[in-house]
Amino acid sequence: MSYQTISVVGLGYIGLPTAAVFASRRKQVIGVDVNSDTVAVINKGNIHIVEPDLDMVVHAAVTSGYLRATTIPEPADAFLIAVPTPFNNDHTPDLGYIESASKAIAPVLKKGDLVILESTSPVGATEQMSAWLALERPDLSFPQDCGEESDIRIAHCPERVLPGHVLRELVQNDRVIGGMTPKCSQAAASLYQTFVEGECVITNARTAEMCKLTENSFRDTNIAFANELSMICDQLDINVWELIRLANRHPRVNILQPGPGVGGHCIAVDPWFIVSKTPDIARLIRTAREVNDSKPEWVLEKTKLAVAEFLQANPHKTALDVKIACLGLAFKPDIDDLRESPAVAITQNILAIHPGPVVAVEPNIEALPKQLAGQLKLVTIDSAITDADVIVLLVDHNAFKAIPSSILTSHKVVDTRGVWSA
Ligand code: SAJ
Repeated sequence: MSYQTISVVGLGYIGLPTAAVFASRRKQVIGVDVNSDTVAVINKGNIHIVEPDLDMVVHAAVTSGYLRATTIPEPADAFLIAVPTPFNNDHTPDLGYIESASKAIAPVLKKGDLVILESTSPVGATEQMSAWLALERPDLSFPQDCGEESDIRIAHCPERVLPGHVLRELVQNDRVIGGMTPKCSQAAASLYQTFVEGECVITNARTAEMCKLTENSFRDTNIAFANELSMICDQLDINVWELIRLANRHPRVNILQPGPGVGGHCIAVDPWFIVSKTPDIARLIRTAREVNDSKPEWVLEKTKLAVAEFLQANPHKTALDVKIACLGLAFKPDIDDLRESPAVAITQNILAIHPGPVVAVEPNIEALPKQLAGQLKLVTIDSAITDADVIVLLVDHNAFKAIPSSILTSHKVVDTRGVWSA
């Protein structure tokens, strides 16, 4: 099987790097996105997201003529769908983007084409995608009806790359490939072998779907364990950072780090896809989500307590005088991504309840996003430390780790990442 023209549908954090890497291997890549601004930016050889080195790879792909973007799907030999799979208010998955992408590509499908779902999806989504395609194209046959003889091959190959290391992990990570039939898996594996240096491991579509959800639920559950420990230790007057360091000296213990909650677009979402399919059985997975989701509220309570303690030590002042500095807004260290960040949510809640001044420090951004800009002031580390009475450390950026705890003697500190408390 040789796929020369590849269409990547959804040019976001996963689709764009994937499209660019295929193009760098001299495949003709047609990127498709519903957002015409995104398409225009990419066609100029620029990028609309932040990811190290991606700008260079996209620029080279576009200028060499191997990558171009469009809003309207065109015929190709293989289609990769990398669109968002958010959840609804009741935590059930929203497959609306997959449905629209399927309907968009259906008219240009032809016999022999391969369609791969890359979006992290609940179990059964690949079969559902194939059913949507079949509805649109009754003239073509699909694996659910014709098995190995089908005109169209369908597979699920979940992305598993870590934001900030996408280009390296895309190439080096092993890839789980779940076809709806063995031939579908083989077809997808041959496509990924174009650039994947890791192993392309073959399974079926449902196992591949569950595998991705399992990886992120495993991490979520382990972070929840650390977060729960941090709240238990606070009550029992034990330093949780020291505790975890000590426990991790056991050869079979490896506890993760507590924080202000779990952010990002994956770990806080994907476990719900398991819970929504098996609500009565997935008790631990649900509880882990609840523990992690409750952590920002706990940090808010700790901040209120710090303000109260400051006022107790300074009885001539009122809450109006107390200056709070929130250190870090990103969803994890040393990145500039503020989306789905518990640090942003906590800062907004502090702003909502605290009558005095609140400032933020985020060394990885130049300006605050619109929804925060009106209410919050972005300041430097030095000015925050000089002016603030209460410091709420929310992200363990390297720039904050460099602040010596010795200069924080007059401040009340809420250290959610153990930067100074450890
Ligand atoms: N976090 C902690 N304590 C820890 C580790 C992480 O509080 O010890 C927090 C982070 O601060 C952050 C959140 O968890 O708020 C998630 O960060 P992360 O670095 O664990 O993961 P993501 O969301 O950047 O990427 C994850 C990865 N999955 C796993 O490591 C199992 C990545 O490989 C996936 O491709 C990605 O989700 C995805 O797209 O699904």
